[in-house]
Amino acid sequence: MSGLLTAPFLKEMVRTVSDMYARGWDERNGGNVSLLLTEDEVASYLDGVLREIPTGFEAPALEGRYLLLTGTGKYFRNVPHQPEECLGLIRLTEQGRTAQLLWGFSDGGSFTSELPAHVLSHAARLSVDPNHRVVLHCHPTNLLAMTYVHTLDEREFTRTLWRMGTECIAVFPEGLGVLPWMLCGTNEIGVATAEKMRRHRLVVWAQHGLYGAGNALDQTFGLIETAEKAAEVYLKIAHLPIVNTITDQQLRIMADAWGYRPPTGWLE
Ligand code: 2HA
Ligand code: ZN
Repeated sequence: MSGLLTAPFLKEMVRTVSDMYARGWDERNGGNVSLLLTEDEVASYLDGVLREIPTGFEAPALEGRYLLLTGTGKYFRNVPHQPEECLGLIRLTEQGRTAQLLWGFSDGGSFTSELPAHVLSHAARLSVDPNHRVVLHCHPTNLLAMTYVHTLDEREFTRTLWRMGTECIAVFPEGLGVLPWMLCGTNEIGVATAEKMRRHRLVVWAQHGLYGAGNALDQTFGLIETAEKAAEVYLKIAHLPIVNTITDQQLRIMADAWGYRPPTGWLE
């Protein structure tokens, strides 16, 4: 199955992970990415099951689905150099309780410790968007910093970011979900993240990082990039006297002009 290294989706995965690392969003083994693939996309590369790995949870909605994803303990920095060790292709079977390894994790490794949050978030997003494909977790510096100095109220957190650039409300009109600090790598944080993902493509993990979801790697990267830029602007100005801002009325004008419907009550 070495041909998989030339697959367009693999190249795009490596490029995305490399760009995330270059942005400083994924220090050491921080962050994890998973991409849903169809049988058609992977069929020509498949030649059998290498190993079966228990997942530790159930996700019937993803029965039989294929996922290209990052491995536990792997450094994003190494992905372009050791893709076959750092990445894996799995198929979920037995109601999501088993992952069949089809390619990758060639040093005997396994999928990301955050698999519950990924798989449950995929299921949640698919239930509201049939074109959904990507879940991307990282530790973007400015959003992470913001969770120490800004209220974690979702409406307030979102409104602050919407005001940090005119196009923010167009990129994430549904706003951000925010979870309080929780232990990562558990089914509990996976369930809580997926619950937020029904309404938001961005979910902040306070004092930890961010989850983003979307229809393509490119688009999901761009979503996170936009929110992270807004957080950077916020941290640059939060301690200065504010002379000008984007008003509630201007947020409303943009939402109306571009046809977006933010959550009720979040615009004013
Ligand atoms: O170890 O970022 O949340 C990777 C992580 C866990
Ligand atoms: Zn993390």
